[in-house]
Amino acid sequence: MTTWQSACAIIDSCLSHGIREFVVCAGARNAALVEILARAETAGVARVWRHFEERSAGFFALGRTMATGEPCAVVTTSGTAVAELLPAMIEAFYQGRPLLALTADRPERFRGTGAPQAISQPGIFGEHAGSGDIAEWLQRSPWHWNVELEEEFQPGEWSPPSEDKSQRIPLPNFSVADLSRWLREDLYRGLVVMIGDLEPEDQEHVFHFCLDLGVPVAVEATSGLREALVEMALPDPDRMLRQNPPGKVLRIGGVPSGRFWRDLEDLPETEVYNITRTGLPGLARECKTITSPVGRVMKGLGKVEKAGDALDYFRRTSRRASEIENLLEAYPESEPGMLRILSAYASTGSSLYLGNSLPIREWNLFAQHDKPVTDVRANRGANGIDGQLSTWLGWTADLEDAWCLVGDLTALYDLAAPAWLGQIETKGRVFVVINNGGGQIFSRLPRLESMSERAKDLMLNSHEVRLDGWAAMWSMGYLRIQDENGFDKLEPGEGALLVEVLPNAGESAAFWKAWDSPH
Ligand SMILES: Cc1ncc(C[n+]2csc(CCOP(=O)(O)OP(=O)(O)O)c2C)c(N)n1
Repeated sequence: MTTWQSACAIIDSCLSHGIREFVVCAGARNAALVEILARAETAGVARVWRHFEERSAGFFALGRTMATGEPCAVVTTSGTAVAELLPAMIEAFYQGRPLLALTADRPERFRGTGAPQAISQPGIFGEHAGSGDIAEWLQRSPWHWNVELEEEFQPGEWSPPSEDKSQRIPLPNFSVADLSRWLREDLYRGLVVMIGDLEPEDQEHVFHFCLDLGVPVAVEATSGLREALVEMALPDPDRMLRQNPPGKVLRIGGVPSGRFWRDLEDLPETEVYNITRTGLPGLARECKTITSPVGRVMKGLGKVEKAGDALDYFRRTSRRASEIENLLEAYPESEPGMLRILSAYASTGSSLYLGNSLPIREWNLFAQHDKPVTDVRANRGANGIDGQLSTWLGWTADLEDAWCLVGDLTALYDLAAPAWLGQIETKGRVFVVINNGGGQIFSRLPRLESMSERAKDLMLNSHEVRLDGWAAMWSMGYLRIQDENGFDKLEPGEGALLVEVLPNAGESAAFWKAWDSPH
């Protein structure tokens, strides 16, 4: 077979197995694949994106899988280009998303010789990806297809494959009998539902299930139900649950990001039942897990009986909610105060992406509750601050009025992400960066107090960088907001807008001091 014929067979196999989107990071080794993909695009059978940086491309492709629920391939050249995909592949593994790394390689005889751009590519993603021919892929988690190609090729004919080999693999079976019993027994011990990320098609099912069950819920924004379930939600779940741990926790959807989920590791007397698409229990302790798309389980359960609030959480929720309101009013220019104001603007967008942990936590606790924000995503598989903007841009590539909210280090980590802007929808797009001058999540760590000044400096990565130059570099609009009134000028436009919010450090410190004081 010539290189051209091999490359045709590879792309044909992808297309006939239902892969329709390809993110190309070009190099000499994958040039034949790139040529065929360009033709596939012209023929209308593939959508092709490009970027020069594989790390960003991997996350953008991950975002595409979130948007479509279908696989997306990243097509790289050989060498460290492949290694750059590792973070996105790991994230896709923990989220259970069909990300394909299609990596061009030098023929096997070059491995270990030190020949240029020849590294050991097979197995490079370890246990985070299956590998081999695409025909073996179940398309529910990441996959690595490493293809050996000669660099030289003569372009020949190519036409789209007519055969459709894509097959829908049946979803796993499960039984709800045990869960159904569990939801009815020992209710005096207190049952709480914790809701993490939900796929859009599951939201309605979970909403009705919670209304029927009538128990307190700890609901995260990425469920899309944070506002809809406000009447049943604990306003400060980590603290309320830690003070009075329930006997039973039902977790629905992704692994919750809040502190109490981690506390459960050390609360063996609290029983935990998971309903999750990925099958990952999210805890290293004993718990039960049903692996299935969440809505299917809700349907299987049918209408559940009311379980109620045995531990009287609801009695305390309105007082706690008004204490939070009072704090936000007292410190409007603190980071939580600014986030509250911002949330009213962001909720006018069509979707919201939350970056790293502090914005997620602050949004969950302090964002407005009046207007439902149903399309909310975050990368929480294994991710902290890596590839967040790229994932957002992939997820929302076709969407107008898309908003994201990230910290300053998170933005600085993904500086090449705006290179996507020329290929995606920009109307009404708003990047919000909360610039608190470093990784302030660590200033919330109790143990930071006991660390030396130098160690604190090493932890926080403090800086005084401002992002107007970055906005100018990529022709984004720019607005800096330093006080309450600054929000008056926040108006999304035709092109992307970068909004840099600078909270008042003194007010933030005062806010958190009051927040941490006993209630
Ligand atoms: C890839 C990766 N590197 C490092 C970390 C550790 N980490 C977690 S949060 C954080 C700081 C984030 O800072 P910033 O984006 O400014 O947000 P802030 O905490 O100030 O809201 C770091 C370095 C991580 N989670 N993931």
